[in-house]
Amino acid sequence: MRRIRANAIAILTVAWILGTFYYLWQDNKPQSSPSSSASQARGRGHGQKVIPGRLEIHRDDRTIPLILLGSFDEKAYLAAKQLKLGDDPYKDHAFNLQESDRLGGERAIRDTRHYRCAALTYDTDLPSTSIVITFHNEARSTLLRTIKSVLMRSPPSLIQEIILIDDFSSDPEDCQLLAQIPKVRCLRNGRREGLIRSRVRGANMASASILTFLDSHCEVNTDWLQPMIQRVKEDHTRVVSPIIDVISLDNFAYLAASADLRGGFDWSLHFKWEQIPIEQKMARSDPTQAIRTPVIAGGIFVMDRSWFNHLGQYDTHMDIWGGENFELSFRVWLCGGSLEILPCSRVGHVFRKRHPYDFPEGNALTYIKNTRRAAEVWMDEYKQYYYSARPSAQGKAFGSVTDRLALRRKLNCKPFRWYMENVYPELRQNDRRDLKYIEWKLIGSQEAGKKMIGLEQECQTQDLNFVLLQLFLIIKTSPVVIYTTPK
Ligand SMILES: [Mn+2]
Repeated sequence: MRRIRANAIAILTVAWILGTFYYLWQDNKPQSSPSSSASQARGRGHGQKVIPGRLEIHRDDRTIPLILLGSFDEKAYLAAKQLKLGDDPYKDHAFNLQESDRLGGERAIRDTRHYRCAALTYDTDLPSTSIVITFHNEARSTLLRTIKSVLMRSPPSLIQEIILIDDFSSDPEDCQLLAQIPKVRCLRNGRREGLIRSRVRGANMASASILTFLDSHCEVNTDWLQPMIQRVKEDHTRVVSPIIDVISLDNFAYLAASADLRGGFDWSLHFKWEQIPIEQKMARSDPTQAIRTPVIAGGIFVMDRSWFNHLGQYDTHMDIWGGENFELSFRVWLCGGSLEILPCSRVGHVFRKRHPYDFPEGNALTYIKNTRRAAEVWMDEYKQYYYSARPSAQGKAFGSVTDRLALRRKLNCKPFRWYMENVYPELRQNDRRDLKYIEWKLIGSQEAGKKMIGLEQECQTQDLNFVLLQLFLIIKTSPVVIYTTPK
């Protein structure tokens, strides 16, 4: 009985060894048998050649972060800044830091594109881009996810470098440690400069021919970069942006944004997402087609570097944040370029309800200064609507715009009327209230020390309350200097 059992074990062992050898031999066998080459040919005929390729990509996808992070110690970087027990997770960043930290340096997100986007092909010789990310006291986990998502979801050949501009954050290591990641460079400002001057600094350091500006709390989605670089390669005057998906500030869920929106604004130069006009919507037969947009949100866009420089980069007298997207958008349209949103490019962004950082001059004053500069340089006679919608802007300091007006002349840009007629004719009809512009004329002396003596209303308006509100605001905010229409 024991002999039989021993024999059985020996036979099974031999069978197992032989089986293993057979399996290994099969695996190494050169694929030359007639049946296997026939099946390959059949596979090609049916377009199945894609499948092994796709498996390859998946395998690469998993290993990319390990290779690309170099000597960077992700765990230590994230662990060094942890929310303390009992701390308000919203306090420092105006989003739920606890939830962001829990996700760590990377995560899978849903591909939110229209299914037809996946079938599009792009040139194999697309130029590479320099990614410029500016930040001020960004949370480590959101910043790292922004960078890693770029490295994981972009063809490596398209990423020339990632330039981080640390706009004088409290901890210089937030940025410096990230420079251990290959392709990542870190530049730190010696004082708070704001988004606009920081971006110009980054653009001046960039070595690729195409610039990609990215916010510091984003996660880029599948194939986000190729559609944008393709459009800019075809026409260098195009300035393109993705559809910006929503990352919840509470639970960090990744939510698809509507593909039927474009950038718009009201006369107070307040940005808003709005529906594409119905005629344009009807004319769109292909959901992958670019969407013309009057303005861009400003946080995420791709632009040819020479075109960016040719058009005068940014107005560097604008401070901290806000209004620069209007200035850039007006300039691009009026000086020979165009703005587009590309539905096949998707980038998630944490939208917040408040700014988590301080404005040295105050939030409202900074926004007024920046938008007033945009209005004074680009809006011609239409700036009266801006002042009408934002009476508190009158009399506020905005510095000299002489060099920007000179730039506008040098570039031979079109009048704002052209923009109103060709790019954003909907503005007039959309916001009737803003159109109730009242032209106030100063009567009497405006000599030093004297207050105004009277106001005369030149236009007619139907809404008495609105007139009184305007008058009240004008008197309250600027008793002496009153805006009058340019001659
Ligand atoms: Mn942002």
